[in-house]
Amino acid sequence: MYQRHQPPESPPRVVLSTIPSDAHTWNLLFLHLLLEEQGWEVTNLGACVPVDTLVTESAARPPDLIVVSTVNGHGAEEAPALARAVRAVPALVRVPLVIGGKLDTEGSVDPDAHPALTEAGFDAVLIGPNAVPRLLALLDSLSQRGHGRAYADAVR
Ligand code: B12
Repeated sequence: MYQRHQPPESPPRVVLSTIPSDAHTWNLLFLHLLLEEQGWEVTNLGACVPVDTLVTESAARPPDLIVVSTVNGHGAEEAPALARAVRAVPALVRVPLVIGGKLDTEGSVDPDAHPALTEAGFDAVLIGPNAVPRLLALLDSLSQRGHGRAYADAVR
């Protein structure tokens, strides 16, 4: 019987970034490989990403998810401005935005330790021993719900 050709569904896409001051790269490589392994197309912006670059790259082709990884201890201070800049762009208002790594120099592992991050627009703060399992669960939920928009509806 004749079967209509179905083009393969495009994979969900994630923009992977860090904060402007952070020069560490192995965290980004780890996440890049993890995300690819889960079937995501990854745009990795590399180390020391200016906020303008993150916003411009993301707005040019809005992704299904933005992941910010930072380990130099400045995340809690710098990332609220990043989140506000992302949320100020209409095309990015509802894109799921998460952050993880080592966000301060006190070694906080409580995801609620930095309320300013969620107040500024992050949907989740993924730190501590469950950070990677929580990210994997989030990726699953996004894939099942048909990419980011529905997830944003669910978490907001
Ligand atoms: C290698 C290294 C460097 C190298 C980086 C080389 C490179 N190309 O990346 C160099 C020498 C350049 C460097 C520089 C500095 N470093 Co350094 N560095 C390290 C070191 C030893 C290892 C980091 C690493 O590569 N780990 C391997 C990766 C795979 O693991 P990871 O980064 O921890 O990421 C894991 C998790 O955090 C998590 N994760 C990370 N992000 C995210 C995001 C999400 C969403 C999720 C779910 C999970 C997640 O997943 C990863 C896998 O488990 C750590 C100490 C340590 N043992 O962690 C210090 C460390 C990160 N560095 C530190 C510091 C202070 C600096 C400097 C400021 C030092 C200085 N005075 O110049 C500079 C910073 C420069 C800058 N502008 O950012 C501190 C940060 C302080 C803090 N957060 O409390 C650390 C923790 C050392 C310490 N104990 O003091 N560093």
